[in-house]
Amino acid sequence: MERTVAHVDMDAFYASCHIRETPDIKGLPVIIGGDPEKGRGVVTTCSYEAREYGIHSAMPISRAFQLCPGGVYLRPDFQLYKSVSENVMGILAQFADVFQRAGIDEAYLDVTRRVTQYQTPYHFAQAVQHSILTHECITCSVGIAPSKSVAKIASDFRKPHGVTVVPQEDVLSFLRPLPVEKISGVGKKTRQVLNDHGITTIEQLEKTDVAQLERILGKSGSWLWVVANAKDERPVGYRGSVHSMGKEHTFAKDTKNVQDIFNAVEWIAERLARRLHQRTMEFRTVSVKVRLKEFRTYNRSRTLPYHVDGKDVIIAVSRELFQEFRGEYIRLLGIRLTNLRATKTYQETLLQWF
Ligand code: TTP
Ligand code: MG
Repeated sequence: MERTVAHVDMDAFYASCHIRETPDIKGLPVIIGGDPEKGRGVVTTCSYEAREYGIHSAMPISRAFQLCPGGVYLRPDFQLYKSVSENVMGILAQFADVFQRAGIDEAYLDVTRRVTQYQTPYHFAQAVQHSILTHECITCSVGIAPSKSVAKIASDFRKPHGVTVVPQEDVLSFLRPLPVEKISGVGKKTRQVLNDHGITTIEQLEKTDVAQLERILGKSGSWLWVVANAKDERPVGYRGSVHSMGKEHTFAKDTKNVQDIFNAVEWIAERLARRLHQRTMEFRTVSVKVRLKEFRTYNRSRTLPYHVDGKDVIIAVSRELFQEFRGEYIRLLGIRLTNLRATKTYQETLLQWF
């Protein structure tokens, strides 16, 4: 049966949270991230006004400051984001037949039945936007399509405060002209591999033999083919089962330099924390792996008393576990998180109460 899936994503989420707390800064370029005075760190996100200066997520904060010295620079306030996120998710859940939080500022809603109560899917999307804006003073963008992957692309199509509805019969013509990186999960690396094989648009993905895509990208190659051919049937609420996530770093030259080692730990922790965040998951066990100069490999792990998330905990526990190898020449180090579970969504918490 044909489904109707909505993907809702807050606009410039962290920046919007600060703006609603301090309305004086509304309309100004607001940049969240490191301290521009010290010139350290990167831009976490920024308001759409700041984006006009060419500022974007992950840009060094010093570069942002060069582009827009008159901007409003703020440090992140995760407590604030978490509480706004919970409120937003609570509202969104009420608009859904089935609800799935997909990150701090985004969710999928199966609205197959719910949407029929509105004049059109477009009116439904406007009602969602209106509700979030009046209750939480934040704008969001909505994509509506027959599948999760297309709804996600659609929500990004007319940001900020946009609505894009892609009916079943228009899905392929909507997807075809878009660059491959519009598909969720296609980052710089995957895009480069595809581009190297002459594939730049989703239409080219659609028309490439699935076996060939699998040869060049493995499992994710066949997944991209599924998306490009509008065959994504994942139900809302589904999460691929993930039991662990890990990442390793091999040094260009064996090192015992504490700063090099710490930088690598931070780099890995940041990526793992982002992956957790994307999947709305938390962990209990941190394992580290160390390979020394002579290729001897050691594993150490620690299980915490409760589930947690966040880069800082990953760093703190890993540093402790790495202590024992201080002074040794290290060739490779890795961090793995296990004992994973989905972070409870607002709806699940509500259900527990009633
Ligand atoms: P996004 O939804 O990707 O970005 P956004 O909401 O700031 O802007 P957009 O209007 O384009 O949706 O991410 C949500 C929040 O997650 C964002 O406000 C800050 C955080 N985030 C990071 O911490 N690091 C990152 O690299 C990105 C992209 C986002
Ligand atoms: Mg967003």
